[in-house]
Amino acid sequence: MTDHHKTNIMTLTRYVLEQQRQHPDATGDLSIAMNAVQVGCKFVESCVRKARLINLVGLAGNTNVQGEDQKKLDVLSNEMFVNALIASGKFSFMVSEEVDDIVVVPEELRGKYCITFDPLDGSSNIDAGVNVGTIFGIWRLPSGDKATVDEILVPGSEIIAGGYCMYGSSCNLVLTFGNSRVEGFTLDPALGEFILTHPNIRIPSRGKIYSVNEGNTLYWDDATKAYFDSVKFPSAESGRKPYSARYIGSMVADVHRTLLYGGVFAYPSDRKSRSGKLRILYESFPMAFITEQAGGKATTGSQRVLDIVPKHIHDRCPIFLGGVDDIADVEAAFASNNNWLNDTQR
Ligand code: AFP
Repeated sequence: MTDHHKTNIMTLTRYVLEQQRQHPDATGDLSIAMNAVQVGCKFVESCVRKARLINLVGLAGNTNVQGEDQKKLDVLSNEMFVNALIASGKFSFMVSEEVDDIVVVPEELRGKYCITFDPLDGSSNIDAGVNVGTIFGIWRLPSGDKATVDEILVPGSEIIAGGYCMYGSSCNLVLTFGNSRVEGFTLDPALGEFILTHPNIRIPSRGKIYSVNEGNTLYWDDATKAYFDSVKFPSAESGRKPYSARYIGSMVADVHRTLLYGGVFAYPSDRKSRSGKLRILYESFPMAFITEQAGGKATTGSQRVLDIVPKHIHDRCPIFLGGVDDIADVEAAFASNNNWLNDTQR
């Protein structure tokens, strides 16, 4: 029957419950966990919208673990997420960009999952009204609510759910449970519900856009230079036109565009930051997982991002993510040119 009035809408909550029903042995724990994430995202969205009005923008007066100035919104967003996630009773550990150490959940509220998240990524852009976002990844702890902290530092391939929420001209939550499907939801502010608007996002195998901070070109290695030269000055044999440049400097926004339009998003290693800038556990892993589930690839240049095993919770890695053909070109450039990754391995 045609749904003329769109009365049969797929909300995020309904979607999560339908996923749960497809796994008869599911306990519903992940659905409850996802509900806490959803509440956190709605809270941050509401704060970002009101930031100017209620004068939330500004420094909170302290710095985070990376020595960056923390904005009030970072602090608020982090507290909101931590409280909602603890209250869900489904997590034993959390790793947040804003907290130096692993957040250990009180014993009586422990659950079988670990969550890693950046509550407000791109926050240095907030004063300019640029898109910001939350990024999260969820892991099942092998020992459940009896797990110890050493169960956190595992390869990215063990992630079971990943997503981000982008606070921009609309509020978009993109999510995957790793079943080769990535779904995009848009918040209906009147209903206060995320509605499925972008089902089954597939990243084009080749795009026409490259996204990287070119201000770092001076510090790049030969492989990175060779790759970006190849998209700006394509060979006659390739028959391709030069790619367009787009760089917002807010990972969620740059990755969201890359998923929808294709191309390459990168934060490579360079001479001043040999491991790149982006954090493995709560930036690179969730975004690499989403990209792979959408049919794309994510590499450091010479290694699949999801094969990395981080040594510390705030470790960084270089990343190039995009469509399979685009990333094959990145890998070819790294295979035939000098690069910092090889240097550090020698
Ligand atoms: P902020 O949260 O400090 O704004 O950093 C954002 C970010 O971690 C990521 O979202 C961007 O992709 C990247 O940094 C931009 O870094 P550059 O400013 O060095 O290009």
